[in-house]
Amino acid sequence: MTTATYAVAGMTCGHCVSAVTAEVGKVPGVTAVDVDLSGETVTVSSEQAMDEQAVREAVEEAGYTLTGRSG
Ligand SMILES: [Cu+2]
Repeated sequence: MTTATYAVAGMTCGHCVSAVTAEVGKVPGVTAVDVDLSGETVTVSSEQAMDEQAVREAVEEAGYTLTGRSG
């Protein structure tokens, strides 16, 4: 089990949180997604270390922008 936190731009409300949580949650290997709206971060828990590109694509699919790793 590992976690990684990413900075995500563009999230403004609970709908955004739901959209990002749903899309990132579909990425193979992801076991949990925790969005911090005010902090503009998404923490992804997974069995193996995640491929950042896969997370980035899921965030973009939801309509937001992954701007990098956070913390
Ligand atoms: Cu929103």
